Amino acid sequence: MTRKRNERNTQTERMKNEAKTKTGKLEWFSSCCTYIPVLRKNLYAMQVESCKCLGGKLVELETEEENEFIKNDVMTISSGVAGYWIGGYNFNNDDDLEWLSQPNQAMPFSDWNMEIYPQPDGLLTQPCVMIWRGFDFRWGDHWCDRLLSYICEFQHQ
Ligand SMILES: [Ca+2]
Ligand SMILES: [Ca+2]
Repeated sequence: MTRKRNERNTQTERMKNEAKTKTGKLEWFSSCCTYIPVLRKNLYAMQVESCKCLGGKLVELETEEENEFIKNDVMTISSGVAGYWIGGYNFNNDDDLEWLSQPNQAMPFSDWNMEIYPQPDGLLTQPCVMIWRGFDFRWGDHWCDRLLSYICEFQHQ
């Protein structure tokens, strides 16, 4: 292994540890993936990059099982976090949202909040996607320049 790669691995480990320390917990393990919630707030684009730096991606909730898994977990953190960025985005500036890693595909599953403020409610001005405590962690579109925590997803090898 080259020295450079060693350094990168060390840095990745350091960032993962930092993420864990900041959350007080934690990693969540499912059969396919590991998830790390990070409470530090930032812009959507910065959180996309943060997950990439860790070797993962901003979480994409493609199935009901995965969605429920994450919802259950975020509800167990009594962090006071209002919401987390997830990896949905309105590519093509039209009337639907896609996952970052599948920009040409309709989302196979969705869990938009349908209660008091039905979502999505502003796709052209709110092209980013979050899960919101006020929505029981159902999804909402949101302004990308707001500061939120985030969840990174790491596929098992
Ligand atoms: Ca779209
Ligand atoms: Ca919205």
